[in-house]
Amino acid sequence: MTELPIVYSFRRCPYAMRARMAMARSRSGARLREVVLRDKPEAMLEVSPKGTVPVLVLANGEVIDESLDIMLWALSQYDPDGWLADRDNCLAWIERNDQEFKGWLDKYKYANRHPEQTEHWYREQGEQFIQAMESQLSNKDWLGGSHCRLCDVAVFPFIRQFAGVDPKWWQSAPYPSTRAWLDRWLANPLFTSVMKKYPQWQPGDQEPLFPDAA
Ligand SMILES: N[C@@H](CCC(=O)N[C@@H](CS)C(=O)NCC(=O)O)C(=O)O
Repeated sequence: MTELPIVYSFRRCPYAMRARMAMARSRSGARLREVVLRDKPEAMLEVSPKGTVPVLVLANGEVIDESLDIMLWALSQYDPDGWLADRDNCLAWIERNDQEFKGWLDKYKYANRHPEQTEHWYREQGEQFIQAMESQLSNKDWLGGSHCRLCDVAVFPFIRQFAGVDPKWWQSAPYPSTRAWLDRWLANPLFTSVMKKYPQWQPGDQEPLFPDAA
């Protein structure tokens, strides 16, 4: 039997979510080790001392410890929906999400830890990205254009968090197309499948197969 890769993941981490989405869609079978961030397994830190999830350890020992690289690796094995098309446009969205929006999202989520500005102010900074998304999504179904692409998958877990900070505000915010796009993702069976709960992995535990039907 071929040895499967190991993926260290944390259910609620948006980076881990996007990696799991790509792995699930590409049916890249792996053994999943659910991590608790305050109690990271030694085995994970040995292969990736920077200590972030997700981390994928391939059967040949190669370690991929950036979520975007895991997505690209998984989809390069099998990409049934063409998520890898239009890559440059997609990478620009992802870069803006990761480098700019994510910082404002964190400050908006934890505004009490950043008292230099108000929660409202941090939200407004994040909204600049949402406004760019809204203008794209009011013309096209996806950030990737007429088809769902890598950027749609990679960005959506972060928009989900942004919407979740103040759901009442989000429901009446002037971003109907982005709201509809997010709602489509939330109802997508692929997303619900990658949100399955797993117990924290402990050394010696037999890891569950991921995705389930791999
Ligand atoms: N650039 C990394 C970022 C991953 C990341 O920051 N993950 C967070 C959880 S969402 C983490 O592991 N943080 C380490 C910690 O909180 O100790 C990637 O894309 O994989």
